[in-house]
Amino acid sequence: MPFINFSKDEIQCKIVYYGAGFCGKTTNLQYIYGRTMEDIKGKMVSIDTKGDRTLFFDFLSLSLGKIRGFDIRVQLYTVPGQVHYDATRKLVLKGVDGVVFIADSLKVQRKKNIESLINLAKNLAEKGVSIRSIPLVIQYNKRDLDGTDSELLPMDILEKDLNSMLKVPSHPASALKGSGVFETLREISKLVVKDVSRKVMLMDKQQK
Ligand SMILES: Nc1nc2c(ncn2[C@@H]2O[C@H](COP(=O)(O)OP(=O)(O)OP(=O)(O)O)[C@@H](O)[C@H]2O)c(=O)[nH]1
Ligand SMILES: [Mg+2]
Repeated sequence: MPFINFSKDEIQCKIVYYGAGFCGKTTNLQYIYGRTMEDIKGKMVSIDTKGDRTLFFDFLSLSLGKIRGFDIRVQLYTVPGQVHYDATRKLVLKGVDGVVFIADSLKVQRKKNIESLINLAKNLAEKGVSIRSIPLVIQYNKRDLDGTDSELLPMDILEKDLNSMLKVPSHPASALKGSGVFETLREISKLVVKDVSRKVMLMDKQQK
């Protein structure tokens, strides 16, 4: 559920970047942080990090402008992707309004991507949220490695593996170089704001 702060006329929406270890969640947030104007972003906070690995979460807050007099703020979180941090992933998912699922395009990560998506569905279901109804966007990351020595999964295989049932918007990306990062963010923000507006209107109706 979005958090509505009536004293500040602000609606806060929580978007979680989910995916297997090393797929590029933190890199997405770092790129967004580096390319966003000072006046609309808060500080990027990374809690408990060891080398490249997120052990707790990253956090970045952005302002998206106004809707019906309310400032819309999105709070971006990443989860730790490593399998054994499932309790932390569940904690970070609490109160989530939308998810970006980052898939690693490397062939060797094929099974890990599928396992992580199943893990997401399970952890959402435990909170009474269906992966089919929550705003969700999939990003196929590391496309810059195409044509290098690294073997990448073709886009149609990734779509088949991860999106044949869900049929949600998906984007190829390179979080390292930046392509597709803002497209993904725009898409999930659009879906979340639409969903949140619907919920706020419902709350209005119930109060009448
Ligand atoms: N070539 C390439 N490397 C990338 C890309 N995105 C991330 N990486 C690299 O992959 C490694 C892992 O990226 P992170 O963003 O830390 O991955 P993560 O998903 O946050 O990983 P965890 O915190 O362990 O769950 C880093 O060395 C990144 O530089 C990309 O688009 N292209
Ligand atoms: Mg990380």
